Amino acid sequence: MSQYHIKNLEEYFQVYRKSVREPEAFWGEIAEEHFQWKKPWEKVLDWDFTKPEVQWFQGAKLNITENCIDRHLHTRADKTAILFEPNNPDEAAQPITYRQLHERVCQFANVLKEKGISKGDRVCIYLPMIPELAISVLACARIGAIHSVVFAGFSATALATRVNDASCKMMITSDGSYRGAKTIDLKGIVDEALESCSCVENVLVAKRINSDIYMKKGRDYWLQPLLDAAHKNCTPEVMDAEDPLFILYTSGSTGQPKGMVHSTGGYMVYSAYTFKNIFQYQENDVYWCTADIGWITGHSYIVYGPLANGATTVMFEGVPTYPDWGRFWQIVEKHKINQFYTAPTAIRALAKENLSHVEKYDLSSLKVLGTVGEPINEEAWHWYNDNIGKKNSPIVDTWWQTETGGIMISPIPFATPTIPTFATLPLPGIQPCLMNEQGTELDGNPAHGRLCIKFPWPSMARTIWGNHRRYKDTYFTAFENKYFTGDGALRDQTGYYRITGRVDDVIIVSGHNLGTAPIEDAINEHPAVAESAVVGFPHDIKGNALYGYVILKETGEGRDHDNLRSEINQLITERIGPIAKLNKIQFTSGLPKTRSGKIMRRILRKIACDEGDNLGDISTLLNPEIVEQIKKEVV
Ligand code: 7RM
Repeated sequence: MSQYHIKNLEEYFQVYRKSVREPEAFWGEIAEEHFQWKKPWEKVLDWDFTKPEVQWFQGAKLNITENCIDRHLHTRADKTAILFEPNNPDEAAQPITYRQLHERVCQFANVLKEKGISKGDRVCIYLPMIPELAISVLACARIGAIHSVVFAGFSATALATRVNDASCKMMITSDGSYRGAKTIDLKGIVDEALESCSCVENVLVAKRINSDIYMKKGRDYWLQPLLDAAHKNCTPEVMDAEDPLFILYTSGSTGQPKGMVHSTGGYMVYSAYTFKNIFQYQENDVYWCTADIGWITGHSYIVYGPLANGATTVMFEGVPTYPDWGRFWQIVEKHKINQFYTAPTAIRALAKENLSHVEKYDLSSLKVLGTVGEPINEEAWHWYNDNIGKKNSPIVDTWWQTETGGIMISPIPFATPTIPTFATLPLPGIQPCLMNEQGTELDGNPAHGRLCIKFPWPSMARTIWGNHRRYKDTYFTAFENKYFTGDGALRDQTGYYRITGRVDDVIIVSGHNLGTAPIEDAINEHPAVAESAVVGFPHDIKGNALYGYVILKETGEGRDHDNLRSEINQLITERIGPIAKLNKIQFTSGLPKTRSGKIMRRILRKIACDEGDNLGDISTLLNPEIVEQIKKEVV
């Protein structure tokens, strides 16, 4: 991707300006230069945010798997495409070359066809991080079936809701999964879910843990024998650029999850372009993103983006804590990882542990470090920068969403100077703006407001599956003619963006707008604090007051709580001002988190407001058990 491949800040500004002045020429040139199309487009972009309707590369035909696999066979057939690292470090890593990937995807695609799946059908994939997960995703794309990956940590109820919402015809799962020292009975969860899903006709089961499972006659099939018998070639289905590629669910403010629908052509172009620029991937690099393919990060930056660039992408089955807290760094050393992409929640957890887990390993292969998923606090940023990057690898703080399909605001390593907690500048083609509550765009710097995007980009979700109305209401009605992200952001004097968190995380205390993130940053600076979350609760005089949940490091656990409380408030006073002092501080051993590592402030807010008996469904949390404990410890 030579064209528009950015190497310094000046180039960034040149490319950015072109992308805004002539978006169609800009994306048209990238799409033409770097991808294989079976038929060119008639029009690069057609859009109307009032409907909302967006079409990229109208009329073009392609198959994304040809771009991710087949075209590399001339030059990279024996290069590792996917490098599978198992949960158990004693089990051998499994490299899958582009040639092997081609064969396995084709065989899998043929099995899908044989079981009655065709273009447009929805296939639910509920698999652990094993090669079959990436392969089944690509097999769906090969034949034009729409994949709906559900993270294999979700419960039977959550799985059933998603299967029914998209009327999936098929389920792909495994007997079970490994997670550290534990095994999980995935097939049992699927069986329970399918009791309430009449749409699913067949279940394909990969063997992973060799457990003894129930197989329903005429419905369930072991995958391997079917694959072994399948043809090793499968002609790729010709897809329209705007045909849906996948559905991926994201939780909303109401109970029903939103099935975000992503397109084929635009998604391919944008995920590949951003991968190349943000990770500065070079031909023999080994890239590792620790996310699960069950999340958008895994879709765009484990599977599609890297493979479209002919990269080597690592797929890790395990957890950061098994067999010990050194696992990530052991893998970095073992595979000589060059680009490493993870989440702030993982960094904070790792930073809590003894540094010896890091120091044991040679991390000198690292060139670029990435973070995604939530605001990274300053302390975690420095820990990452100092101990992992040795102050030598730029950190890309990448802001984006399931809805955006790809990274939107991020430094470009070696081009954009980084500042802790700033996602910095919009990528080419991305036109962010800040709005005040009255709906006026905030010109000039600095500014703080609601983050919107005023122009379409290729990988934006096109709709919510089965509910275009909700798509419009959620994203396109708050601000006229703009996509509303739901996040707040600050733009500093130089135009750098800092994401301040979900807008619903803004708390107005005595008329002052306070973002939770900077307060949490201040709390986390205290040497005894490991992690914290701040929410608001109603207060007679201030309107709202602040409630802090604080997890202490081991070293802080014996300390006098009242002393700690006043030290924490002292820090907040110094960093932000007395207005941001916490009214209540509760020390706790954990925080409720979503499975992708986001703190569920909604739950903490209810507990702080004394509405803890009315929490709604918390079964999709990573750690639902913590909720009862927090309720008991309320101050
Ligand atoms: C990729 C992903 C989206 C929400 C988003 C933000 C938050 C993500 C950052 C971030 C601050 C970041 N998709 N978020 N990245 N906040 N800095 N670098 O996470 O759909 O699961 O979540 O995550 O609030 O709106 S997601």
